[in-house]
Amino acid sequence: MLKLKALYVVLLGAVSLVDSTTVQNITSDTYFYGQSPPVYPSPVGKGTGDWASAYAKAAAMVSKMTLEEKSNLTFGIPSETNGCSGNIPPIARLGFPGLCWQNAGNGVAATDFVNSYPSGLHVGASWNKALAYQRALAMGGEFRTKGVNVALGPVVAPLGRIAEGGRNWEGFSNDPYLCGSLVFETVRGIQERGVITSTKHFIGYEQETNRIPSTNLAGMSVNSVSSNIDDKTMHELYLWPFQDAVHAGSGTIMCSYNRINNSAGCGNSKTLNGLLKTELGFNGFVVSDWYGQYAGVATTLAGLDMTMPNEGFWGSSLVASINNGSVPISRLDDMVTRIIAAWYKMGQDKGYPAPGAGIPVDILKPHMAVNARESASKEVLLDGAIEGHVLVKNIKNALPLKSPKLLSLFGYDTKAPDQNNPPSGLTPWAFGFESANILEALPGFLGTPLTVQLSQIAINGTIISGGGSGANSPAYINAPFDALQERAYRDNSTVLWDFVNVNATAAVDGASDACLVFVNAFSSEGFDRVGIHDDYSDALVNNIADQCSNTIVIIHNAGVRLVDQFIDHPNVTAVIFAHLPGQDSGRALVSILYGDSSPSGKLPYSVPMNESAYNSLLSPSLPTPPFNLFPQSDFTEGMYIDYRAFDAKNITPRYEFGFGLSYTTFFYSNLQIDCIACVGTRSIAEYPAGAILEGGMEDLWDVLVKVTATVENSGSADGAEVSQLYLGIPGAPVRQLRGYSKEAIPPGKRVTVEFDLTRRDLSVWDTTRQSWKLQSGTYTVYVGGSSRNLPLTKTLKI
Ligand SMILES: *[C@@H]1O[C@H](CO)[C@@H](O)[C@H](O)[C@H]1NC(C)=O
Ligand SMILES: *[C@@H]1O[C@H](CO)[C@@H](O)[C@H](O)[C@H]1NC(C)=O
Ligand SMILES: *[C@@H]1O[C@H](CO)[C@@H](O)[C@H](O)[C@H]1NC(C)=O
Ligand SMILES: *[C@@H]1O[C@H](CO)[C@@H](O)[C@H](O)[C@H]1NC(C)=O
Ligand SMILES: *[C@@H]1O[C@H](CO)[C@@H](O)[C@H](O)[C@H]1NC(C)=O
Ligand SMILES: *[C@@H]1O[C@H](CO)[C@@H](O)[C@H](O)[C@H]1NC(C)=O
Ligand SMILES: *[C@@H]1O[C@H](CO)[C@@H](O)[C@H](O)[C@H]1NC(C)=O
Ligand SMILES: *[C@@H]1O[C@H](CO)[C@@H](O)[C@H](O)[C@H]1NC(C)=O
Ligand SMILES: CC(=O)N[C@H]1CO[C@H](CO)[C@@H](O)[C@@H]1O
Repeated sequence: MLKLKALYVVLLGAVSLVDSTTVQNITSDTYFYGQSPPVYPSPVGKGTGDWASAYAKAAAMVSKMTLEEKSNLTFGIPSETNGCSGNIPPIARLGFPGLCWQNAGNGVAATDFVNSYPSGLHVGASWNKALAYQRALAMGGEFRTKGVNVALGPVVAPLGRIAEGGRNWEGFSNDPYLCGSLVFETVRGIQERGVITSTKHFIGYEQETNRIPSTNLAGMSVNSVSSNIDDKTMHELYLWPFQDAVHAGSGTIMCSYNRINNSAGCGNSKTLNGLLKTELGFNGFVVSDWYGQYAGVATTLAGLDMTMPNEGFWGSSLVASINNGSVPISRLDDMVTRIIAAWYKMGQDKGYPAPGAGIPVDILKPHMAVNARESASKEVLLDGAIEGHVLVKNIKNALPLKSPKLLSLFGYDTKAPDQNNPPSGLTPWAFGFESANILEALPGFLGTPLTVQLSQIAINGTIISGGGSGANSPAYINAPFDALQERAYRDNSTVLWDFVNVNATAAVDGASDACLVFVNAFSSEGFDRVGIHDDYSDALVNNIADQCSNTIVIIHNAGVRLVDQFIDHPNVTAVIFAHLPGQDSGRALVSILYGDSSPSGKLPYSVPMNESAYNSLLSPSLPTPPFNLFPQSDFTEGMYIDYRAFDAKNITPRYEFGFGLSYTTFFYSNLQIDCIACVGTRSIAEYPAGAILEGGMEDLWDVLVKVTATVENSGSADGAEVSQLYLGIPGAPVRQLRGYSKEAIPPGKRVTVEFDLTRRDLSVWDTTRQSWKLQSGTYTVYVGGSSRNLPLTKTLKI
C-alpha cells in the first residue's frame, strides 16, 4: 500500500480496467501458463475454534443492520477527525465505533511518539521466535494506544522470489518455514494486544514492476503483472507462511495488486474462496490493497469482503447488485459478519481507544500528544536491533575491537540523514524515498529509476528501515556515528571521519586502529532495486581498504547485497550485514563491535558469488510481446528459489542461507530422533483427515517426529547459536528448513535443542488428491549451524 493517494488516483483514472477475459483477445489460452479455475460460491465464515463467540455476537449485531448499514461497513471513507491510512465508518446506534487502519508491519507509521522497530528482514536475520513475539507485543501496544484497530501488516508476500524485489525487506525471509514461523509469532503478539493484523499481500506479489495497472508511453492500458504459479509451488512455498498467519488467527488478510494466473488478486475466486476461505478455513475478512479492487460484482463473488480506501466499485453499486440479484444478500451478510467478528474477537468492543485517537489529521498542526511508547519496549528494541546483525567475515581478530585508541569513519551511511525535517513533516517517510526518487520511478512502473547508480543507495544518511508504506516512524535515530562518538567519550578514545571524499582523496590517519566504512543497499515500495551491488559503494570500500590495513565494512542492506568487488581485499578484515535495525541502530552495532554482545544473526537468504547465480530471478520481468499489455511472470522455477536452487544446481554461494559468524564456536553432537510416525512404530495415515480449523486440517499440526541434538559453546566467549534442522523429503528439494532454535550458551556449557516436525513439515502437496501427503520413504534429517554446515545427519523411514 502506498500513501501517495493522489498519484494513484491519477494513474488509475487514466486506466481502463481490463478484465482478464479480454486477454483472450490477444492470445489464446494455450499461451498461458495457467488460468485460475472458478471456485464459487464464496464460503460463509464458520467461526471455528475460539472465534465461535465472536461470530455469535457478530451475527446478532448484523441481524439488526439495514442493507445500507451493512454496505457501509465494506468500504473506506475519508476522515476529518483522524489521519489514519483508512477508515470504516461507525454505526453509532449499534455501538460500533468504526475502524482505523494504519501502516505498517514494522511499527506505527507516519505519526509521533512511536518507536521504529527492526524491519521484517532484520527480524528474519535474528532467527528468534521469542524476540519476534516480544516485538509484536510491543508494537501491538503502540497501535492500540494510538487507537489503531487494524495494523497494516505483517508482510509475507513478497516472499523474496526475486532478489531485487523492492519490498522484500518488509517480510522476514524468502524461506517459507522461517517466514511462516515468524509471522505466526508476530500475528499472535500484535493481536494479543487487541489489534487486528492484516497479513499481506495475498498472493504471489513478488515484484513492484507492473504491480498495478498503468498506462504505457503510447497511452495504452497495461494490466498488472500476472504471477503464474503452479499448484504445488503455491502450497509448498507461497501459501505456506499465509497458512501460519491464518493458523495464528490473523483477523484480516489483504489481497494483492498483482494477478494470479491472469485473475486479479482481489478478484480471484481460486485464491480467495478456494485456498484461503475453504482450504485454510479462514474466519476473518479479506481487504483489498489500497485501490486494489479492479471490478465490482466479480470481486464480491470471488470473496473480497472490504475495499479500501474508498468505495471502489462498491458503495451504491454493491447495494444495487444485491437489489438486482447478481449478489445474494447472504454474501453481504457474510462479509459484514466476518468484519464485525474480527472486531469482537480482538475484544475491541470493550475499553478500546477511539478509532484514530492518537493519529492526528495533520501532524504539522497543533495536536494532542498521545504517547504510545512503553518503557518495557526499550529492551526489545535494542535486542531486536542487535540480533539482526550478521557477521560474515572476521579475519586477523578484527572483531571485537580491542580498546581502540583511534577509529576512522567513512561512508554516507554513517550518520543520521542530513535532512531530518522534510516538508511532509515526518522524517521516516521522506528519508525512505531520499535517493531513489519514487516519482521518477512510478510512471510506467518499469522499475528503472532515472539515477540508476545512486538510486540503489540512500546517499543522505544511514537507513534504519526501507521506504514506502512499510517505512516506520522513529522516536529518534541513533546512527552509528552517534553511538561511536558516545563510545569515544566513555573510552577517552578518538574518532575521526570523512564523509565527503569517497575516493583516494579520503585521508586515513596512519595511527587508526580500524577504519569503519558504512554503505547501504536501499529499497522501497514502488519500484524494484536496479541491482544487488553498486559500484559507487564498492569503490568507496576499496579506496579505504587500499589505505587502511584494518577495514571493517558495515552494510545496511534492505535485501541481498553482493560483496564480490571487495571481499577478497586483504585489508577488508570484517564485514557485517547490518540490515535494517530500527531506531537503535548505532548502539546495537557498537555493542557488537566492542564485544558487549556476540553477533548471533544468521542470513535469512543466500548471498551468491555474483549476479549470474540468480539466472532469471534477479531482474523482475518486464512486459514483452505478445503480452505487452498483459505482463506475465511465469514462476517456472517452482520451489527452486534461493538455497533450494543453489543446492539443486550445485552452485556454491558466497555465504549460504543460515550462515553467520559469532565470537565463539559451537560444537554439535548427539542427534536423536524420536519418530512417532516411523515404520515399525505406528501406522500413520498418508493424508490428514481432521476438521478444518484456522490454518487448515487440524492434524496437519500433529507432531510426528521429535529431534534433539546437543550444542556446546566450544569457544571462550558468550554467544547464542541458531541451530537449524533441514529435512530431505523424498522427491523434494535436497533439503529444506523445517526447524530452528536460538539458545544463548555460556562458554563450555551445553544445551539440548529440540525440533518438532509436524505432519505438514514432513508432507508434500499432492496435486491430484488436493491434499498434503505424508509419503512412505526415507527422509534425511540434518542439523547444524547453517544450510551448508550440517555436521549431524540421520535418516528415518516413514
Ligand atoms: C494456476 O495455474 C496452474 C497451472 O494450471 C495451476 O496448477 C494452479 O492451481 C493455478 N492456480 C491458481 C490460483 O489459479
Ligand atoms: C452510508 O454511507 C454514506 C456515505 O458515506 C452516508 O452518506 C450514509 O449516511 C451512510 N448510511 C448509513 C445508514 O449510515
Ligand atoms: C446489477 O447491478 C450491478 C451494480 O450496479 C451491475 O453491475 C450489474 O450489471 C447488474 N446486473 C443486472 C443483471 O442488472
Ligand atoms: C539528498 O542528497 C542529494 C544530493 O546531495 C540532495 O540533492 C537531496 O536533496 C538530498 N535529499 C534529502 C531528502 O535530503
Ligand atoms: C576516561 O578518563 C576519565 C577521566 O580521566 C577516567 O576517569 C576514566 O576511567 C577513563 N575511562 C577509560 C575507559 O579509560
Ligand atoms: C575522486 O577524486 C577526484 C580528485 O582526485 C575527483 O575529481 C573525483 O570526482 C572523485 N570521484 C568521486 C566519485 O567522487
Ligand atoms: C593495506 O593497507 C596498508 C596501509 O596500512 C597499505 O600500505 C597496503 O597497500 C594495503 N594493501 C592493499 C592490498 O591495498
Ligand atoms: C559467478 O559465480 C559462479 C559461482 O557461483 C562462478 O562459477 C562464475 O564464474 C562467476 N561469474 C563471474 C562473472 O564471476
Ligand atoms: C483480434 C483483436 O481484436 N485484436 C486486438 C486485441 O487488443 C489489442 C490491444 O488493445 C489490439 O491491438 C488488437 O487489435
